[in-house]
Parts: sequence; C-alpha cells; structure tokens
Amino acid sequence: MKIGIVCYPTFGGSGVVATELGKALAEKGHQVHFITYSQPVRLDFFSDNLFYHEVSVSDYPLFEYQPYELVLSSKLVDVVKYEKLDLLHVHYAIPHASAAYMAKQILASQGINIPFITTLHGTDITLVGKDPSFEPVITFAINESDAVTAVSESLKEDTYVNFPNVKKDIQVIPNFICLEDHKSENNQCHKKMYAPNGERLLIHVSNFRKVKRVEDVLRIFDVVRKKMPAKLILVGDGPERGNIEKLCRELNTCEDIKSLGKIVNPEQVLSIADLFLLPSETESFGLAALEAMASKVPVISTNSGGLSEVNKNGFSGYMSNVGDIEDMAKNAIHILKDDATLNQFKINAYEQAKKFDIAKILPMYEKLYTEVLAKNKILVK
Ligand code: GMT
Repeated sequence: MKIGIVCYPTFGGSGVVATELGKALAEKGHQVHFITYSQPVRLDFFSDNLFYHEVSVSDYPLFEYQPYELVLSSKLVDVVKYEKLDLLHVHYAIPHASAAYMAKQILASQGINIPFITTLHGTDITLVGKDPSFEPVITFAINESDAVTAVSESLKEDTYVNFPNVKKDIQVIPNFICLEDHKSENNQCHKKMYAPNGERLLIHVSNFRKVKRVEDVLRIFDVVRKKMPAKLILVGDGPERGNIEKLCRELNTCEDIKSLGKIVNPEQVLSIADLFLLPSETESFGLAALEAMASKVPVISTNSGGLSEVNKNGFSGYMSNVGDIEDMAKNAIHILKDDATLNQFKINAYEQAKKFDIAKILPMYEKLYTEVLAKNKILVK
C-alpha cells in the first residue's frame, strides 16, 4: 500500500506514535509518505520506501496567523496525485482531519478518490477540542472520515461525550511499543552518574505542560527522599519548566534533581530508572508510561483517562486520584522499599508492556486500511 501519514513532527505522543507506525509499515514493505511541517523527531531511520514531504508556510506580512491548514491541504493534493497514494492516515484531529477532508474534495473534483483515516490522540478531544470554537469543524471532519480510531476506550467515550454530534463508529486501536527498542541493559556506569551512592532513581518524562502536573512529581519525590536516599531525573521541556525550577528551590531538592531537557530516544535513560512518575490531570493513553514499562520501570500514575488501560494497579505500578500526592508517595515508597519488591514490579511492568507489543497492534491498522480500501473499491497494485 502507499500510505500518506500526517502528524505533528514534535516530541508529543501523537507524533511519536505516527512516526513509529510509519517506520514499522515501511519495514513491512508498504510505501510511507510523511507529510508535515518539519522532519518528525523520531524519523531517524531511512529505507527505500520512507519519504518525507515538507509543508512550508509562507511568511507573508498580511498573515498575522499563517494558514497552515490550507497549505497542508494543497500539499496533500499534490502528494496524493503525484505519488499515487492509496490512503491518508491523519494523526490528531486539529487541523489534520479537516485538511484531509479538504484535500479529498479537491481530488474528487479531479476524479481521484482518496480515503482518509483519522486517529484521535487525546488533547485534540479532551483539551483543545473542547473549546467550543473548534467543535463544528472537528465534529464534521470526524463524521466525514472514512474511518476513525481512538487510542483508548476512555478517549472513545470522551469523544462521544464532548462531541455529541459525532455519529461515526470509532474503533479503539491502542498505542504500541517496539520492545526490541527497549533492550538497553541497565548500565551501572550510567546509573552511577545519576545515583552515585546507590540511591533509588525516579524519573518523569513529559512536555512539561500544565496537564502533566509536574509540580506533583516534585512533591511526591520530596516525600520519597525523606524516607530513603533518592534522586530524580526530569526529561523533556515545556511551559512549566520555570515553575518547576522555582519549586525545587522552595523544597530545597534541587541538588537531588537532574533536568536533562529533550531527549529523542529516552530508552537509555529509562533503562537505569527504578520508578516512573506520571501524575497527569488527564491522559488519553500515557505513551510515556508504556515506554517506561517496556524498559522494566514500574509506574506511579493517576487513574485518569486511559491510564487505567495501560498501568495495572498493584501489578505494573499503582494508580491514585489526581492530586493525591500522599497516596502516590506512599505507593512509590512501597515499590522502592526493598530490592525484592522493586524487582518483582520491574518484571511485572515488562509483562504488562508486552500486551502492547507492536507485533500485536500493527496488524490492526493494516486490517483497517484493507477494509477502508475495499469499501472504496481501491485495488492496491
Ligand atoms: O501528552 C501530550 O501532551 C501530547 C499529546 C499529543 O497529542 O502528542 O499526547 C496525547 O497522545 C499520546 C499518544 O496517543 C497519548 O499517549 C497521551 O496520553 C495524550 N496526551 C493526553 O491525553 C494529555
């Protein structure tokens, strides 16, 4: 199949999922074309059948806001037509689904039928999407998609609740992990750099947006370090970084915290960690938690959104109500209190991650593509 993938090229989970999906499809022999405004950060792998088409937005002084959606639609028309794509798969509804709809209509006027699949990722529905000014366009684009998927049951439900006029059947295809990529061994030399005296190593990875509640990470860590020697690694960057630096000074924890900034492939640093903290306000799925579990790191998370479909309470980690720092700290201390308990949770975390192995999830997307093409009577050569 010749598949066009539209996504955000940044560090966010939706871009990571879209890129890893494209890479895996290319490895299986499909021809994959990424169409976005810069090279996706995880697109670090090249093959004959992987292509990247840049959408460049002109900087005309009249435009206070650049019309990205229009140039994306035009680019889609061009790539579909000249690369003879069979289908488009757009990740994140805003503005990718409506841009794909526009491209589909333009191509239809030229006698070309291009089906498009929309994958909903989370904040397009739960945060940004709830803004009433987006509602009519998102509802329309979802209803007009040839197929729609959501990354968790919870996100599927949220979509029907937040967008009551969505009538489309939404299929859940969970996010996935390539276990092969998480084979880095727990390197004791690396671990010593961050925990020189055998301290427990806690980690948080996110884009430091308000929804991640990174302040809770620091408060949980503060309770844990009063009970046992511990260090915290922060990976990622974003709008909350300044507040976090301020809070670590207030709590007097800065010397036990290392901020590593943005890391393209966090597997190496995850492999030396003992516990992952994800106290988010909401997560449609929590890909960062799954990546941690694939690296044998148990997870302390909230129970909001789709997290309970990923983290298994009392097995791969624990879940608490949003903001219940005391409970999250208590659970963290329980997991970290002795090596035997920690090792059991590490084994369990990996077992849980296996449920989301790419080998199980990729065929679900391929089946969906085949069904959509068959419905559109498109024969793939
Ligand atoms: O988590 C973010 O803020 C980034 C966001 C994105 O769209 O890139 O992540 C969302 O999609 C990920 C991949 O499907 C999910 O694992 C995240 O849970 C989801 N984030 C939220 O729902 C807050």
